[in-house]
Amino acid sequence: MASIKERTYIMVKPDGVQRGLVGNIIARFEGRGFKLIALKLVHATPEHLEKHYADLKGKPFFPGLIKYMALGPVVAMVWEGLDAVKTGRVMLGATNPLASAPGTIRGDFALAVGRNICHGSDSVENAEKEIALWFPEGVVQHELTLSTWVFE
Ligand code: RTP
Repeated sequence: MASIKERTYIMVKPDGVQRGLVGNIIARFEGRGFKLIALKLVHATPEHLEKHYADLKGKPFFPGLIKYMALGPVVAMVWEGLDAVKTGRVMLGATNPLASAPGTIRGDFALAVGRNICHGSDSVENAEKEIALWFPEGVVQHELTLSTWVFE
């Protein structure tokens, strides 16, 4: 049963921050009706990023990925709402921007798989793990009146 309390971890990668796309990406999630429950700017260490991408250890692009992600600060966020994980991935677009539909974040702003602007959790289980890794201090519980107007 879909929950309006589903959470996803969304991250603007260092290229998205440097290119001034943070506001645009936040506006898309706000506009869609998701609720922001955590946000911070963080320059992550390679060790932290290796934990985030632990599933990809061993892939040929792994060292380059860690270097890219450590180039500058990222914006770490948690968004909550109906089908947040699946819808978040749709809003991001395909991993390789060559295949990302126009209208998606990657389809509008990216060209290369190794500079693809943003990350979004790929399952509810991974979202929980990623939220715990990036927000060990917890998220901000707050009530918005949105739910009456966005959900049936
Ligand atoms: P993300 O975790 O960043 O949201 O990306 P994803 O699930 O769509 O894709 P995943 O396969 O988990 O890959 C993580 C990130 O690694 C970089 N990548 N480079 N050079 C390559 O072939 C290659 N493949 C993946 C991308 O930055 C991708 O987002």
